[in-house]
Amino acid sequence: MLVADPRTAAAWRRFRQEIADAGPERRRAMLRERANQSRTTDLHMIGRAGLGHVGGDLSVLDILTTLFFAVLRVDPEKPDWPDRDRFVLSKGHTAGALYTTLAAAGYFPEAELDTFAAPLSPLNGHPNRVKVPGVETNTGPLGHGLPVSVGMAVAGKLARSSRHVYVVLGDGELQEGSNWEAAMTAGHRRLANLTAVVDRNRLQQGARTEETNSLDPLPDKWRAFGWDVREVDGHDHLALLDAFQHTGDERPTCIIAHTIKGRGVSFMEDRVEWHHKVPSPEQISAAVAELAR
Ligand SMILES: Cc1ncc(C[n+]2csc(CCOP(=O)(O)OP(=O)(O)O)c2C)c(N)n1
Ligand SMILES: [Mg+2]
Repeated sequence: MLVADPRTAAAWRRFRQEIADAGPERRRAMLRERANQSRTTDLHMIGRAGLGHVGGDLSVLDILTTLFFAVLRVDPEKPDWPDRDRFVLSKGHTAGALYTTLAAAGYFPEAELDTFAAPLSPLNGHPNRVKVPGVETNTGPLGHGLPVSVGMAVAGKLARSSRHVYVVLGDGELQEGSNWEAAMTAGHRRLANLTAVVDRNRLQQGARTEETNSLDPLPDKWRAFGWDVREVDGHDHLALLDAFQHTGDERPTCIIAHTIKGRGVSFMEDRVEWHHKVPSPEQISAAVAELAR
């Protein structure tokens, strides 16, 4: 098991406070810059490892950055604190995005990212809860994160804990039927302590979601299962922050975050082949230069 990096964790705490104290435009700029730093780290990490899911990583990084830098009640130095909020990345193939975010928050030293996907590294291609602090459950096989999160939310209620459960799902992932069993149970049990975020980039592994097995009208589907549904631009940090506000509604929340797969790198944006293609060193340089602009 990896251990926390106290210096980075302290910097994360200070940065979180600055973000909380900032006015809206400054807050937006700080979160945007932080997310783009993680995008850059992620690109280098994937280039080094020679594998990864770059398109889905770039798609989800604004959501992960908003959660870890402005929303989640967590402590990277106490990853087992019982009343921490729970975060589950159900689209586990984008582990790279989670690892760069966890490292930036100090859950483990950033130097560990150099070992991504290497033999014996704890940072496997999909997240493992026994090896990586901050990972609450193993994911990778799509369709498991929401059912497990529903269990976590039920457990939180039984324990009378104020902890909240957040789960991020891929849109292609929603074609797994297990999600809809879990959604039905969450609606039935009125799990107000559960928020699901759908990374709605409209692409899955080899094609568009709507060509493969269409999801629309997606908001209506979640509403029909008893959820409070919000739709936002999933790259707009302030809109995401708003959507994460609890209204006191006694229903689970679904945030449909409209995103672009490959976000931030023009030659990757909305292109299906970048699901798990590995960029060349020249492509990484071009991508990093674009993100720095
Ligand atoms: C049960 C299962 N079937 C197939 C796969 C292989 N797979 C990995 S990612 C992926 C596509 C996921 O698309 P989406 O959920 O939209 O993710 P994103 O677009 O954010 O990358 C597939 C089919 C898997 N991981 N699990
Ligand atoms: Mg998708």
